[in-house]
Amino acid sequence: MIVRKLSRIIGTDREQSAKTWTSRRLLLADDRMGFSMHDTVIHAGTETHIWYQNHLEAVYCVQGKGSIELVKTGEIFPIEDGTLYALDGNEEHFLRAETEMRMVCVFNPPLVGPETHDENGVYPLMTLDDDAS
Ligand code: 9YT
Repeated sequence: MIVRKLSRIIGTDREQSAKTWTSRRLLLADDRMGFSMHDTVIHAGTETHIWYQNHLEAVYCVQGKGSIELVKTGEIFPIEDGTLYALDGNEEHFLRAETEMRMVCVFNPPLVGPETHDENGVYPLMTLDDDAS
């Protein structure tokens, strides 16, 4: 069994930051659960372009307020505490945070750890063998 505390992840290499978010990676590929799980903070007043072409992601908002806009259709969905969205079609989108948002994010396949968005908002598909750290 795995028991892990957020306080023990902050400041370690399981914490990855970009301009608009900070992701604390609670479960990663080497935990062998078949998914990764992150506690992610999206900074207030930001917009993030995201397009996970290599991963499915489910996101459960537990704090804050914002919205998601699908690039293909222009649809906008409000997101707040208690809202889940699941990108079951690898949808390209913009995530906008009105206030600071806290999200529980689950990725399949699991992230290995060091992934951060490329210029198109994509995470590369990595395996444990790719992680030199
Ligand atoms: C909600 C979202 O996708 N935010 C970007 C960060 C990412 N989910 C992560 O690695 O935690």
